[in-house]
Amino acid sequence: MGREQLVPLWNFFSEWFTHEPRVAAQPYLWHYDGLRDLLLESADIISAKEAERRVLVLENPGLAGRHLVTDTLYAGLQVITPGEVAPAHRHTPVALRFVMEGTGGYTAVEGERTWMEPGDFIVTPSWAWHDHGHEGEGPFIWLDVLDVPTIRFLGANFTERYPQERFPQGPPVDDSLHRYGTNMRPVGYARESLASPVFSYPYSRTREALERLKQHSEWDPYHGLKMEYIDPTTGGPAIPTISTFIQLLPKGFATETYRSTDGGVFAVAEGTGTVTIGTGEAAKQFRFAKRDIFSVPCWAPYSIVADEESVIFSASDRSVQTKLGIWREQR
Ligand code: GTQ
Repeated sequence: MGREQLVPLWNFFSEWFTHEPRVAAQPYLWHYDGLRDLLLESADIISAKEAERRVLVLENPGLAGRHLVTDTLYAGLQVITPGEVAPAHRHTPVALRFVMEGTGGYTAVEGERTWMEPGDFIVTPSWAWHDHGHEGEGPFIWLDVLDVPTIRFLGANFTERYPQERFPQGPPVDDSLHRYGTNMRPVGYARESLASPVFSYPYSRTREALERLKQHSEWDPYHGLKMEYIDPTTGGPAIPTISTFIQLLPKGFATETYRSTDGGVFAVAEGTGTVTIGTGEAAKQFRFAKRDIFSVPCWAPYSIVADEESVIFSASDRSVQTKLGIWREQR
C-alpha cells in the first residue's frame, strides 16, 4: 500500500471521526502586568520599523511552537512608542485590534486614519494597506487578533510591503465611521468587498450602549448582556472570518456554564473576577483583572464570575463555522 501511495482508512478513522471535538489549545490566561513589562522591554531592544510589527505573540501552551492563541486564531500584543511608525503593508489575513492602553496612537487603513482609544475595536480588512503610528506620549498597546491559521490552511496567503513608510493620506479622519456608521449609508452604495466599510468601533459608543441597555435588560444566564459587532451595511459579522463580541456582567453576576464550537480569545476591558474553563480534572480557574487575556478552546465549557462590573471583548471563528453550517452551542 505504501509503495502505491495508499493508506488504510481504518487505521485512523477514529482519530479523524471523533465523537466530540478534540483540539490542541488549552485553557490559559495571560496577566497583563507581567506581559506589559516584557513588551516595554522589547521596545528598548527593537524598533517598530526593524520588527515590522513589534508584537509579543500569545502562544497557547497546547500550541507550543505554532504561535497560536487557539487552534484557529493568532493573537499578540503590539506596542508602539511616541514618534514610531509601523510601516505600511497589506496581507490577505484580516487583523483586528482591541486597544489596551495609551493615547495618541492611530491606525490608517488605505490612508484613512482613526485615532485609537482604550477599548476601541478596529478592523483591518483583508488586503487593505495599513500602517500604525503614535503621536502622543507613553507606550501605546493593543491586542491583535488575526485569522492567519484559516488563511494558511487554505493557502491563499499573500503579503506585500508598501514602498514608503506610510500609505499616502486618504479620506479625512474617521470618514468611513461617519459615512457608514450612523445608521445611514450613501445613496447608491454598492459593496466593494466582504469587509465592513466601518473599521473603527469606538469604545465610547459601545460603552454607552451597554450602560443604557443594562438599565433595562433581561440578563442572558450564560452571557450577561452580550452584543456582536456587525457590518452595518449587511447586519453580518464585522469581519467575514472572525466574530467579535462585547459583553457586560454586572457586579456579582455568575454565568451558567456554557460551551460552543468556536471558543475564542477574551480580553478584559473592565472589571475583575474569576473564569473557569474546561471539564472535570482538566478544569482551570483563573483570576482576571482589567486587560488580562484568556483563551477558551473549542467546545471547552466555561463560566465567569464578575467580582466587579466587568466588560469583556471576545473574538472567535464563529462566523466561519456558521457559514459552513457546523457551529454548535450547549447551554
Ligand atoms: O499590525 O499589521 O500581530 O501584519 C501580526 C501581523 C500585526 C499588523 C500582527 C501583522 C500585524
